[in-house]
Amino acid sequence: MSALAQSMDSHAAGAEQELTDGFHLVIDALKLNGITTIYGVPGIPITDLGRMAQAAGLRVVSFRHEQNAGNAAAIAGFLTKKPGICLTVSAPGFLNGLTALANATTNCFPMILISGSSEREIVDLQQGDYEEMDQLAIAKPLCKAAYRVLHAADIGIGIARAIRAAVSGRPGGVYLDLPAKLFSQVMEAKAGAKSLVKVIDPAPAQLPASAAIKRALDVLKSAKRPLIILGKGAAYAQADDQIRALVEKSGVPFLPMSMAKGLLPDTHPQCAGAARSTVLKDSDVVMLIGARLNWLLSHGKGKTWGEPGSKRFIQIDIEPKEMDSNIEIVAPVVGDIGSCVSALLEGMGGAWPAPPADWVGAVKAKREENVAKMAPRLMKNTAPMDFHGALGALRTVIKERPDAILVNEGANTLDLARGVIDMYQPRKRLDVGTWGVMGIGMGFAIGAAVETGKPVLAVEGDSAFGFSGMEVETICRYNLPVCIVVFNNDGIYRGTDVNPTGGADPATTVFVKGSRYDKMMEAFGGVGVNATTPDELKRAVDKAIDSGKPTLINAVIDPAAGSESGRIGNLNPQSVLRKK
Ligand code: ADP
Ligand code: TZD
Ligand code: MG
Repeated sequence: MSALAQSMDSHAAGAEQELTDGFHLVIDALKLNGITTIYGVPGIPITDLGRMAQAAGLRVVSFRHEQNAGNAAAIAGFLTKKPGICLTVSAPGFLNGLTALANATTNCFPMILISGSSEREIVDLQQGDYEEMDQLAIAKPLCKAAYRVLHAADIGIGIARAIRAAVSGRPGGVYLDLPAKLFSQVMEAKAGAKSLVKVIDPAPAQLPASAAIKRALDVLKSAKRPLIILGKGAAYAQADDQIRALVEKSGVPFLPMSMAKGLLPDTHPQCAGAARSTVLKDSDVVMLIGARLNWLLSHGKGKTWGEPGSKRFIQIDIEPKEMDSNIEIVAPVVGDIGSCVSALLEGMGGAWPAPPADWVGAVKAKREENVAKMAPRLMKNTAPMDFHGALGALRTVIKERPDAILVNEGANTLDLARGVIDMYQPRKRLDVGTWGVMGIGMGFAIGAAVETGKPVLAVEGDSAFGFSGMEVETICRYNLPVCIVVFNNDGIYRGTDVNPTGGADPATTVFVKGSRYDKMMEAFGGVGVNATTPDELKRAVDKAIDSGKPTLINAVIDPAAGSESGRIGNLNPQSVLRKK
């Protein structure tokens, strides 16, 4: 008898003593804590867990590769503030999911990777079990917390700890190791139910000290050229109204980091997105809200930031260790963003002095100049398309459909889309994040579609798409409203490189020329379109979103249009000895 049939049998009415088992306890514990969806790939020893979860009313979304399931779980965590759940088999499945878990932790997204594992007795003596691996030890350094449950009676506590660890404080990835034997362990149903824990207040508010608020406001008030930087922590916090009120009441220009775009619209009069270099270089006080001074902000120093010593930083973050990580923070405000921003607003009182008019005016002038410079490039309707022409069309799509979710990865395809496509609503832009990782595309698209029910537009470099492309089958299978646009420039950065030896192998950065990615979608019953002009592209995307049908548009981009490493070529070491 299969484990499923067995456990259903033991649940049957009339059994002498009602029993439960590990399978049921895991499912019951997740449901008790409001988990509604599991992303994963089935197999030994968790096949029945997935089946039974589906039977119990959870939505179980089965992927073709665990990394994509993990990425879906991670973005579900970012979008909902509840931990996204990824379920995998042992050793190789676990390792496939681990990249997503590490990436979630790096990005401060709450998720739980639950992996089945082989038996402790055999693993610890290294006797060669099926898919043997000491998974807990391997996961530990790559996530925020890692736990293993050995007894069915501890499942409730194990899941409660995993949930708390994922969402409290700085959110992150948690690993939960469930050895195969645990699932069929039986216990008395009543005792089992009692052992479950409904986590109360899983992410408690963390209030800032009033002295910290006063210090921050004093620094802000003294600024001649203030700037607010909004990061994805601010988007995650879902304190949208307070953040908007703070920005507007202060009158300070704001710069959104990539995934914070739309928290306030990019078209807001205070948005300095189109004057990025100017505000970073010329500001004198910078207030960071849920953004780290990592490589994405040049560590708060160097040429990007103008004269050394010309800045003072205020930083709002839930993680005290983040302060002074790269450069001195003169006004650290530690707490959750909702509480911190509310306290700042309260501290500002009724009236707050506007920042100096010459600064606000200079930012506005720079912004208008840059927007005007860009405008004609976005209207080019040529074949093959260049990046700007194609992105101009997609920019209009999002303007007309501000509630659609934009997923974005690639190099040129990423960097240029980030600048060109204005966002209007919070948490609508999902991308490669802190690591600049390729492969988040289809996982994020599926996670976003499942969690929000909104249309998803995934703008993908042809290389980037390849990392998760097989999930187009998953998109078709679940009939998700996802429209993928592959920016097909025949390769990584460009499609024009040649093998320097003149040999038969292609260059290392190019792909098959003239590929038709649209056919991949057709293979699974979705809609495929080959678009050669921005007009064709726009029409195809509109049709896809209107119909809600899974669609893949192969956007033919000039192979010579891109630049090496997109906008971060400065980080790419190149040999001075290389023969051209
Ligand atoms: P970006 O890449 O957009 O600059 P980062 O990922 O570098 O953003 O920074 C996000 C920051 O937000 C992290 O330091 C994290 O600790 C912080 N954070 C996340 N959630 C919250 C929250 N609810 N309250 C306060 N800080 C938060
Ligand atoms: N592997 C992983 C997991 N992440 C990465 N970031 C890379 C490799 C290196 N890489 C980039 O940083 S961008 C990129 C790779 C392979 C692909 C760029 O090509 P593309 O985009 O086709 O996606 P463009 O539009 O041609 O520049
Ligand atoms: Mg490419």
